[in-house]
Amino acid sequence: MTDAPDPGPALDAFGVTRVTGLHRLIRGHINASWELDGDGPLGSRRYLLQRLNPLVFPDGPAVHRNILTVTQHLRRAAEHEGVVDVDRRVLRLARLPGGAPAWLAPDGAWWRLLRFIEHTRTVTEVTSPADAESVGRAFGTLHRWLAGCDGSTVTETLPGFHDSAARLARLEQAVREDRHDRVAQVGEAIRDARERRGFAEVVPALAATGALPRRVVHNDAKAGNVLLDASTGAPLAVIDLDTVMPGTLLSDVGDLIRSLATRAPEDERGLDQITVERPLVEALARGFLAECGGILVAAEREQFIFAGLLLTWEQGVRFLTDYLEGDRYYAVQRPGHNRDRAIAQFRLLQGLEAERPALEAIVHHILAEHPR
Ligand code: GN1
Ligand code: MG
Repeated sequence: MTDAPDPGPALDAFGVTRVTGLHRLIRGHINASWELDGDGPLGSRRYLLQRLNPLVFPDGPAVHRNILTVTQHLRRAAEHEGVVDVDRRVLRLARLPGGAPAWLAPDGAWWRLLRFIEHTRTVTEVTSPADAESVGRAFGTLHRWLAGCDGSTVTETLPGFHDSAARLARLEQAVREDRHDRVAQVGEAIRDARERRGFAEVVPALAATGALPRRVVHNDAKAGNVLLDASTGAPLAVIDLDTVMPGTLLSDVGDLIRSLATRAPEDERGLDQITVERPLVEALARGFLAECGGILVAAEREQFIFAGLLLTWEQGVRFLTDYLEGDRYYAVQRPGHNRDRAIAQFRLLQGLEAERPALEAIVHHILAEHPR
């Protein structure tokens, strides 16, 4: 990512006037974001301005077409259910004077402007079962609303995004090449990744028999991608829709478990802090399934907890690969950051493996309350 992209030209393109505040937000590993106060095209006073990272998302127009299609679908679904505060529950993209939802800067990066949703907080590290339940509810509602979304209207903007076999193959290549002389420092993490190579076969096998439906899913369903009401903690909107694509529900379930099963952050260095807490997973499953339990088919029910193991492993593989490739994909705040992230993921994975039978029993009970 360019270090300090200038938001000025994008503001002009979107017709933003009377800017009274503009500050860069430190969030996300990939895109650059600003909170903006000014007069803009949606008649609102506050916006979120974002520059999509072109190295990660080569097809900016398709990304924004997807976001537009999906937010319009979500809005209709919410209205159909009689939701009153739709503007707090679904993101809204501003349009350029010609109607396009994103602006192409001369350097090849796409910029978009979103209405800011006021009085919210996000949960990057969960601190209570109540928050875990709210995050689960937000994603459960998203999936209930997305269930009727025609997958053919949404482009697969990042093919193979959750192809974990391909992710592992890329790790193996990075290990072979060892361009940055880092393999020696992560021997144990590489072993952790390799020992579970069988994980990569589960989802493709279920998809091949048709047991696992292809749905429109979020693909980055971590806790931090949900807005909760700042006062009540009630679930509002799911944000960061860049990776909305056809895929499997298990990817989202897995990322929810990955990000909510422990209070420790994704890059925790104190490995003893990374403990799996059953009440957090239980709360997340309760919230999620209360909203969309009825849509889950047998394979999605059976693999619910395994999805958490799979996505945690895949994320560990991805961080580890980026570490070996020289930190080209994920922004890092310190040397060894991707290494620490990878090691933390594998520690969390061990916790999930140890807790798997107990967690499966918990989810089994909750699922019984939500027959298809
Ligand atoms: C990336 O940038 P951010 O935080 O939205 C990544 C996800 C990872 C996540 C790990 C497009 O998301 O897949 O799960 O980091 N997004 C992309 O925190 O690769
Ligand atoms: Mg994301």
